[in-house]
Amino acid sequence: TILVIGACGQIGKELLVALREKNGHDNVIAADIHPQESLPAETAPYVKLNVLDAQALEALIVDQQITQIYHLAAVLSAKGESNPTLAWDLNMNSLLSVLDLSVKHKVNKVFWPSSIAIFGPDSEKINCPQQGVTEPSTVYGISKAAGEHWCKYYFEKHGLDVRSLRYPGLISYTGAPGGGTTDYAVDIFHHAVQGKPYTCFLSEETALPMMFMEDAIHATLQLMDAPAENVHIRTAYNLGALSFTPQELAAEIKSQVPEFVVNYAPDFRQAIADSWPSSIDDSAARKDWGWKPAYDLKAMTTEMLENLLVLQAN
Ligand code: VAH
Repeated sequence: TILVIGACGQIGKELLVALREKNGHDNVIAADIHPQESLPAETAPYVKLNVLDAQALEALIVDQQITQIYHLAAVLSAKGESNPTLAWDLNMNSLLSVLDLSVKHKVNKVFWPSSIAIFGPDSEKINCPQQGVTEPSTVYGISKAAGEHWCKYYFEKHGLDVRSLRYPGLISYTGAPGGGTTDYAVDIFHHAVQGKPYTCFLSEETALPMMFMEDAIHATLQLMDAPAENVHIRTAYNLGALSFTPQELAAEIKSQVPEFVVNYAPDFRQAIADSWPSSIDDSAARKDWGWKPAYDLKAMTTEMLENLLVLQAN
């Protein structure tokens, strides 16, 4: 049985659907501290879980004979800066608990998301390499960098097959934006379909690595299905698809929603964005397990607008 921890989150919601399609609905358990109502319909089996409650987590793994864990619960970059202790505690201690219990109860495979947030001001800006300088300047980035090393440690010392991806900013239409610095690129679409002007919290020329959620889910399943001997990176793979500025995204939206208006008022999140690379070299993922993104900026924009309009109509 597969366990998705953080199933109510931006990635969790969509990974849940993809894993259930692939493995059979009842073979994938959704777990989150948030109530089941915040999940799309048809979400049973669901378990309310505080991932920091090790006893509850262990009981779940044993009772449900969990064979794979997707551990997605975390505090993201912007929210983490306003609550560093919570961000470190949740992001780090939950991962250590999952790794420990996975070894103890012989879980076959574990997935844990890292992020391009592990890179910092001294990393290469353009085509940031797999082995680039990782000196993060956010608590979130520090927790993701430390987490990567813990994953590699548990692979080397305990043979745990734990795999990870350095996701770029992820753009999806299934939920409201949640505390990420890249979430302007989600919120802007909600404003566009509601016919409201959008005030962007980053400057118009801030280029960031981005990806449509469908590509991120596809990459996750592709990595997890790869034969273990092909997975040469046991910290986390760089993963790239798009790189665009708020101005470029706004122009693409305007080409489909001509009356849309965007203003720019950078806030504290500008410094976070400035510390990150603008684009990522993901050649290792392409070579080791065949990664190839499917969505360009136009295709993503079309999908986002179409789906949000449908959701708004219902
Ligand atoms: C964030 N969406 O903004 C996340 C992600 C690269 C960005 O890690 O914090």
